[in-house]
Amino acid sequence: MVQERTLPEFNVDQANITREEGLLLYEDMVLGRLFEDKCAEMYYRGKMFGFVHLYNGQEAVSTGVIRAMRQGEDYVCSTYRDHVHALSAGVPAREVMAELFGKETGCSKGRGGSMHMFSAQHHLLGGYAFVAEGIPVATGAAFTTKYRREALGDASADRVSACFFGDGACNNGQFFECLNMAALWKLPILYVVENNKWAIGMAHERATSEPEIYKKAAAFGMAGVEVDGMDVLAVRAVAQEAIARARAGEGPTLIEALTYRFRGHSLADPDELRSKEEKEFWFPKDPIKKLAAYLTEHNLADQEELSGIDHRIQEVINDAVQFAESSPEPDPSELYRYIFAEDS
Ligand SMILES: Cc1ncc(C[n+]2csc(CCOP(=O)(O)OP(=O)(O)O)c2C)c(N)n1
Ligand SMILES: [Mg+2]
Repeated sequence: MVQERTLPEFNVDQANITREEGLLLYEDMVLGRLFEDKCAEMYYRGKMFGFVHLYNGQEAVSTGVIRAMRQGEDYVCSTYRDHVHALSAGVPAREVMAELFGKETGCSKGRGGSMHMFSAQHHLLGGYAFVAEGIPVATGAAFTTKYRREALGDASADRVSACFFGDGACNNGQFFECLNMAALWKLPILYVVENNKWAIGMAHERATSEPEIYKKAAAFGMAGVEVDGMDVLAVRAVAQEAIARARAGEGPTLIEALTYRFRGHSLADPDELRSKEEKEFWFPKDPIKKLAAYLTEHNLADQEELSGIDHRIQEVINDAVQFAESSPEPDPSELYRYIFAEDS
């Protein structure tokens, strides 16, 4: 059995969150979790097609990073595991669900499906089916801030980009090329590796010469940090520091969030390769339960209030399903629309 990495300790006293902030983080993670659970149900009922990759277990990463950013202003770039990043970025659950159903009202007008969530309005730069494909896109978005500020003389340009990808993506050449350029040009970007230990059925330590990914930042003279990706308060604290560095023009950060997916790689994966012992190590670290315990222990919320949020979010998701079901499919006469930018 492979030894688990020691999760970095986080002193909760450093979290310093208000009740409102705590409840928002909780709500965002519950939204992600319940949305994905509903997705699984709808997938097995034949309401959506193709590969669907769920985010259960990893919610603290999306919420901790994206909710520390300026919504609709900063940029978020995802992977094929993108529903929850889209939700954290503010894309309405209705539009994400409708996209999964292939409907005209989806955030990519039903043309993208599960792996291609996109919203110009919410500065969501997309989900990408190809591993590591979002890294250069997010790096380019970060470059626009630098270009505006330094070449066009717009002193107010300070948008930050967050680029999410998996442990598997870190063995792809684009990762190294982009980190080099981002460090060289001090681009305002957070490279957020969601190290969930697996790339489909390939165990991370079998594929990677240096499994501690955050250490690779040092090769580029970049800040690199590991964080407990099951603790939203720890992720948020690390993200806040990296965002401040990026906005101040001090360059990028590589954040390695140690996390775990609670389901198979995709809904087509029987999940037979991961050991029982490994699951028993990670499943009790449920990030939603961890935050709920923090909020109640610090008298920021009581269980009844949290259950109230759960119920309200379930309503939001039920509404999203109804909206998706009753929305029209794209008209076949529009098959060639939205291929070029002038149609958007
Ligand atoms: C360039 C490329 N190679 C291979 C694949 C097939 N593939 C899809 S997901 C995946 C695993 C990626 O794992 P990781 O980056 O750790 O992300 P996770 O699924 O764990 O979130 C692979 C190899 C792909 N989509 N794109
Ligand atoms: Mg992975």
